[in-house]
Amino acid sequence: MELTLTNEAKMALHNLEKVKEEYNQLIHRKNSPESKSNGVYQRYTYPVITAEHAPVHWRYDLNKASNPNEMERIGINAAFNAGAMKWGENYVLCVRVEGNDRKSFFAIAESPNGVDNFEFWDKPCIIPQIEGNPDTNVYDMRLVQHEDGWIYGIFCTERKDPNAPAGDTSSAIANAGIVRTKDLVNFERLPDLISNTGQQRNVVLHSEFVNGKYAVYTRPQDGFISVGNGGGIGLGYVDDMTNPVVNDERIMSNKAYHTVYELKNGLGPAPIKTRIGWLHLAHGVRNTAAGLRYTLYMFMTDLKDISKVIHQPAGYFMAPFNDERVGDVSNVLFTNGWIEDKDGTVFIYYASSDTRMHVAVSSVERLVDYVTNSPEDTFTSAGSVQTIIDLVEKNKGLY
Ligand code: M1P
Repeated sequence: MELTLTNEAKMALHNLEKVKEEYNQLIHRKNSPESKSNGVYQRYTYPVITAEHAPVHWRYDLNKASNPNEMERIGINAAFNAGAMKWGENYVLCVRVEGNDRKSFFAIAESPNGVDNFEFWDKPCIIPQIEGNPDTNVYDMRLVQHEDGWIYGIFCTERKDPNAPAGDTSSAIANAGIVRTKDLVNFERLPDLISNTGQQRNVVLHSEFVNGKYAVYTRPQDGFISVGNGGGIGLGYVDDMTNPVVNDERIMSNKAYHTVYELKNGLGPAPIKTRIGWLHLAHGVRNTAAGLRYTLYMFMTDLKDISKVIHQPAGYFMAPFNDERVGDVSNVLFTNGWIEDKDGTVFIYYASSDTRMHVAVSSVERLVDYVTNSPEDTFTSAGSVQTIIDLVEKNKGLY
């Protein structure tokens, strides 16, 4: 007798096979540069990591007996804001993966070429907890190979504000959590950063000692979302990372009226050292009728005095474009990872709209050219017009 299956039974029979096949196709999909470029960097066609890159064995119970309907058990909502570093010949991202339960966690994804074939390691990272003060949510880890021999991961740890009035279930406190590791698998938890401000996010470790001290870029803020009277990118020094007290925290790059970093800003990845200065990539935020808009901008600091900004082009370096504009938190580009290869290629990893990860490729030479030769902000419309007129004059006879 012929066996007739209901549609539901057919779906159950094939679901997992289909999920596995789609996952394999996705993680092995070839990426290629977009044909259009401004000469400074080249975007790539596909995002490098999405929620769908989460391995099937993180999401499905693969045991037929306990999951006869082959249904997803754990949903992944987004994969974004990744730290980055070279790992042997490969490229690794420490991705902020967010579950449907809204909790973010870290997981390492590795690629042989930096632009595609990113595959998550077997399990997410296990971040040890501070006794009596567990993290509620963790995100946005900056990975830094420090010259002391450790790889540091500084991330945002978020906890409910203990002073929030009863009934206020959203006020939170953000601070910088710190781990160090040698293998990206076993993490040692160090105490959270101790600074003078109420809240800290976007804290980044400088890769070299400065006068024998650890240098940390900070972003002091008064509230959880609003920086209030705080804000700006700060710089301070820590004697000992096992007792991370920041001294002499001073703002080195402040928010400013009518710029792309009018409302707040924060450093992205740790700066790249070049022969003429440290290259920095940061995010700037301004308010619009449609909500906050996050773009990326660049500046350069002095090799001898890392607190001194010596070049800063006007406006943004990258802004949300096409599909990047839409996601869980739309109109956002955010970065906390880039990788410089030995030949000077720079892989800029950025997230769009708190949803997915992308790559743009440039080089140290092009980024230095961009930062040193793009006009600076004049802070007025008339000044912007004059900047264009100066270029038109310079181009006389050439167009
Ligand atoms: O939602 C946009 C970003 O908002 C925060 O960044 P900032 O502290 O500069 O406002 C962070 O939560 C970041 O993760 C997020 O991408």
